[in-house]
Amino acid sequence: MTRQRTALISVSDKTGVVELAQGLHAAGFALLSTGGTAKLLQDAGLAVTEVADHTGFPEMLDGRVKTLHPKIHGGLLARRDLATHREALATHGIATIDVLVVNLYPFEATVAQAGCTLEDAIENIDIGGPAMVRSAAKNWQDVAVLTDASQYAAVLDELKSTGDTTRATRFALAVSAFNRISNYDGAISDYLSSLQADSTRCAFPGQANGRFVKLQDLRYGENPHQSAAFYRDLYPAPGSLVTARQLQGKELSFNNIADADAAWECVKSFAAPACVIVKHANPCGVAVAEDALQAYRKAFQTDPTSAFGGIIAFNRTVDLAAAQAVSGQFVEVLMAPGYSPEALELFKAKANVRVLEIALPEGGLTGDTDWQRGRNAVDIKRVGSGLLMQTADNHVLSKSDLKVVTRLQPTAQQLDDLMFAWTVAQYVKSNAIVFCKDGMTMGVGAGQMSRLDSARIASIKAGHASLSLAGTAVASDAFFPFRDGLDVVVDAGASCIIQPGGSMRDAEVIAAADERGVAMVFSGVRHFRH
Ligand code: 93A
Repeated sequence: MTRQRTALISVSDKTGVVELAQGLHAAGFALLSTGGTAKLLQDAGLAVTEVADHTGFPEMLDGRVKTLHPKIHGGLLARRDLATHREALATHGIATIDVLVVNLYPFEATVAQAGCTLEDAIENIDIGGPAMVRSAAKNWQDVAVLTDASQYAAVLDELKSTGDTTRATRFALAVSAFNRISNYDGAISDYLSSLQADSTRCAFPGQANGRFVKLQDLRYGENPHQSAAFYRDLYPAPGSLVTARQLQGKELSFNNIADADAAWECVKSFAAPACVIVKHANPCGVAVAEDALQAYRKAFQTDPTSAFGGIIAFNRTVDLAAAQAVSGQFVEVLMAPGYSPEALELFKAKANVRVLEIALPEGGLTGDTDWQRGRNAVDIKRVGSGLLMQTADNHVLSKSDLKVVTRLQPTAQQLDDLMFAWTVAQYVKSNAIVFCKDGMTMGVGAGQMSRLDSARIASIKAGHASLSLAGTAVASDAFFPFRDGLDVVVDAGASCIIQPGGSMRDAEVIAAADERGVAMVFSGVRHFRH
């Protein structure tokens, strides 16, 4: 005879719970439930045993103690594969519980209400629910724990089709369960902390439960009158800035770290040997070449004036030749996956230069892999008393995504330059206009309120660096709303253009490109960066 399986259901938010209980009943589960939930299920005509009847102990202390009983926790925690555990259950007359469905007292919603008192908040701190969730999640090998109504349908489907839950499902449910408990406890901790003096409050409300770890206090923030600290994700993405090892040099400043991140994320997006020089969070020179030295030379050429005091990143080991070249300029921070011993020896004489090493994958960069664009999944920006959160802009364009919209087709060389320009533009603050040729930036227009001005500035800067923009590829991070932007870049010398497209006046802009005899491709993607 097969063992009777049991599901314990105890929910504050009763959404969907009747249907779930019906499904569990149909799958052969006996139902066990706490007061309010039991009543709802009985009213729906289901056979339910109340926890109080099951334990032989009444709910007490205004419900503060309902499920905190060995018959419940023994049933959830006992390992089915251990004879000693099975014997203990038999000795004490405890039945196993196979499925646990719990959602917690609504603490977050309670404290979000205007006029919530400390007493209201305290009464809404669930104790027995999280205890059961933790017991079940710890014993995920044998127990499925559902903590959110959004999980009900998939679990029921699985029970229907296979008769049981899979190991993978139970593990995923356990992970969700611990996440939920962590968030719940974080909300309690944040709320109670908020009632205390400012000094004890967490720098990241909502993150008090440790998803960020403080790496160091910084001397000051963006400006000397601002205080600052550097935090990292509890689980940082491999190859991200926070995994860097500082080999020498002064302590990193707030601005150093922000600029280093911009340089590193950009240089990581190239498979070929690349060098990125950043000033004030914008690349002022980017190049790919056959080796680190050549990449640096080309990147530096874009804007030697701005490169002074820059943050320089390589995606290849820095050898002596590259180190010597870099030493010719004032550099704030140098970043690379590695350095030759001779290169490190040379930097020792420049004790102030901050030299960072960040591991890249074995075998080097192999193209536009997730790894290369492995930014954290969520970007966070502080606004007023709020946070803006979004998934990271880690879109990777491939040539096959491009749509040629002009009569003129770009040549293979132009396509390479367009792809290069597009990748750089992704890391340039909006409005971004980037002229490139032969794997090198020739003029970067960044952060202007008008796209036209960005185009003009890029062209002026090319002039300052004595670079000719004739025959360049140009990338615009967003569409040209009118033909004037296109005219400015073509006047400057561009022979091909990449832009997202999607303007109301695309037809006018395409006609202008045809008229001016340039090739234009649409990427279909926009890369605003603010
Ligand atoms: O007050 S508690 O912390 N003590 C408990 O022993 C307990 N057991 C379950 N709260 C407890 N619960 C919670 O009751 C569950 O987490 C759920 O939110 C709620 C369901 O109660 P009812 O079925 O009576 O509506």
